Amino acid sequence: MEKITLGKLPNVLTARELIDTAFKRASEGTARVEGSPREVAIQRERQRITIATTTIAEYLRKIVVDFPSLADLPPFYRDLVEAIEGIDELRKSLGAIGGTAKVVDKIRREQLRKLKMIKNPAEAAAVRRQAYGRISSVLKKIDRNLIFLKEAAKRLSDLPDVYLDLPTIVIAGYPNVGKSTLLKALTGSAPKIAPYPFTTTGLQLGYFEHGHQRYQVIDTPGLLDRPLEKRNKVELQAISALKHLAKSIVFILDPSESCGYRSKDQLNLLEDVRKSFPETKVFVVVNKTDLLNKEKIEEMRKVHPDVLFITATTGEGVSELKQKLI
Ligand SMILES: Nc1nc2c(ncn2[C@@H]2O[C@H](COP(=O)(O)OP(=O)(O)OP(=O)(O)O)[C@@H](O)[C@H]2O)c(=O)[nH]1
Ligand SMILES: [Mg+2]
Repeated sequence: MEKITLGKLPNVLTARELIDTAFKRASEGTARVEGSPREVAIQRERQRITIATTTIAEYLRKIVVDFPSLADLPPFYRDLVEAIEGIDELRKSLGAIGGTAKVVDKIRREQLRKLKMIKNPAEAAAVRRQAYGRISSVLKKIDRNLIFLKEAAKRLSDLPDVYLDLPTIVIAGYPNVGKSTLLKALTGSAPKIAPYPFTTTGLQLGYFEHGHQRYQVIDTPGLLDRPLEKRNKVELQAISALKHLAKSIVFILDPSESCGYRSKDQLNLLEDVRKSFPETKVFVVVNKTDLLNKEKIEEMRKVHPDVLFITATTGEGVSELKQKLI
């Protein structure tokens, strides 16, 4: 079973860096030539123009080829990429870069043609300088796109590696209700932390096995822990990415309110989550049962007969929850 990642992302240079690299390579890469002064000048400048333009055109094409094909991305990553970068914007930038590679090819052909027609050696250098000037000006036009892709590649390489084909359980609930503690209790180990662009703490991943089946448990700090109406567009898009991943959701309530949030608000969030994941089974779990008195528990059992009562810190009720999830 393979972890899905976006793969290796291209190393993108800015226009300035690319120009410097290509021109340096061109000036160092010319082989010695012999013949009349005119022929020597033509051959030397032909080599320079060819090296500089092919270096740049090949480099630009490589960026386009190496960038993950947006149409082929699994839906989870597609939504995340849309959330972080905007797929349209990425497409536009890649299009501009691919188009510029063609323009650079054209500059090479035109300048080499001009080179053949020179009369004296000094004109050869002028043709090459003109080629360099034209290359610089077309590259400057896509500098914005290059910088955007450079930064996008950096952000995308930080996306979490998840198993898209494992049954996945997403843990939700207000801050401090015990999500991380439950993740640890369910999976028996410290969670793996994967960088995630929407939280400073990262996506927390854990795994457990039953029979021959492996299950993936994910805590998404910062995403499903506050009312959806307070979400910005990017966060909503990221939440929508989770829909492709979550086979079921464990929603944690903390009626002791030691988390610092009122039960009423917690129940509102539960309804929010139910509404935005209409096709996902939501398991409601009351945590911190150790802090509740018997009467309170009985009262809650009557109102919510399906709810499981657990104490994540001691592990009480956790194996029943696991059975239900399986
Ligand atoms: N008494 C009691 N405390 C608990 C229980 N589960 C978690 N806690 C405590 O509640 C606090 C918050 O637990 P976390 O697991 O960090 O909560 P969280 O939901 O991951 O919090 P955020 O990551 O901030 O959203 C910690 O001090 C835990 O020790 C429980 O069953 N009983
Ligand atoms: Mg946590």
